[in-house]
Amino acid sequence: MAVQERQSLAEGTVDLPEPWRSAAVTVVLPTYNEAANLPVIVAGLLALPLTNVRILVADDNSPDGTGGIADELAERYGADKMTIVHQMDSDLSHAPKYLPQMLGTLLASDADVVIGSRYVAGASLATEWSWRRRALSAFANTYVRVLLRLGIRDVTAGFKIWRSAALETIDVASIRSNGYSFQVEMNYRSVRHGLKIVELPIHFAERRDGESKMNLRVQLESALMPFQLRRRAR
Ligand SMILES: Nc1nc2c(ncn2[C@@H]2O[C@H](COP(=O)(O)OP(=O)(O)O)[C@@H](O)[C@H]2O)c(=O)[nH]1
Ligand SMILES: [Mg+2]
Repeated sequence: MAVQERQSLAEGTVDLPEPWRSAAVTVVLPTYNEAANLPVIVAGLLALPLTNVRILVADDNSPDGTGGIADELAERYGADKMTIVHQMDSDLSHAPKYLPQMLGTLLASDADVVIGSRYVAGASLATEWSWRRRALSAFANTYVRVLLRLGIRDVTAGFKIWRSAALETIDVASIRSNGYSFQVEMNYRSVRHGLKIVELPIHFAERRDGESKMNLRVQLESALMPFQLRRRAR
């Protein structure tokens, strides 16, 4: 990676004091066809001023060879343990630089979950987003928020940091949603268990490389999920 790129990855990073700087954090990176993005996001995360970060790549047998690239990266950077306490996408819409800030907020505020949010004051969306994409996202958020009375601005955010105890509280292993709506299901369970959720503004960038995997099937599942969640809760 070019020196310039490495510098731009570290730009805007917040420095945390000890003991927060060395808090144990596992970043879960879900990947499907992110061959070009994965090396960049991994380098960005490991360049952060956080001394105890591990990365868990959850690749879905990507036909573009992302899995092999992940193996090479693991060999280069060293083997990782498997603990789930943090999630973010791997398409570089979510900048690694926000991680220290999210961790600091989690540890300083006693929050159980911190959301890297696109829809709180101070946040912004990629200018590349068409009005269609904006409208879909805004509609989906309002729809879910109203139906489930969540009180969260960005209910579909994929950039979140969780305390491991919070994941145990909501029994994360029993989440039933398959598509993106697992985010909504996890929020719903958190709210019902009275967990403390804090939203931190981020700039949501356009994905760096590759294509979105959002499709009609995924959208339909997300539209029906709130009704299933409400029915199960009764
Ligand atoms: N493991 C796994 N990751 C996926 C799958 N589909 C998407 N992802 C990852 O989830 C993140 C968000 O997907 P993306 O296509 O950017 O969706 P969008 O941002 O909602 O348009 C990216 O890091 C993808 O690589 C999947 O089926 N399995
Ligand atoms: Mg994306």
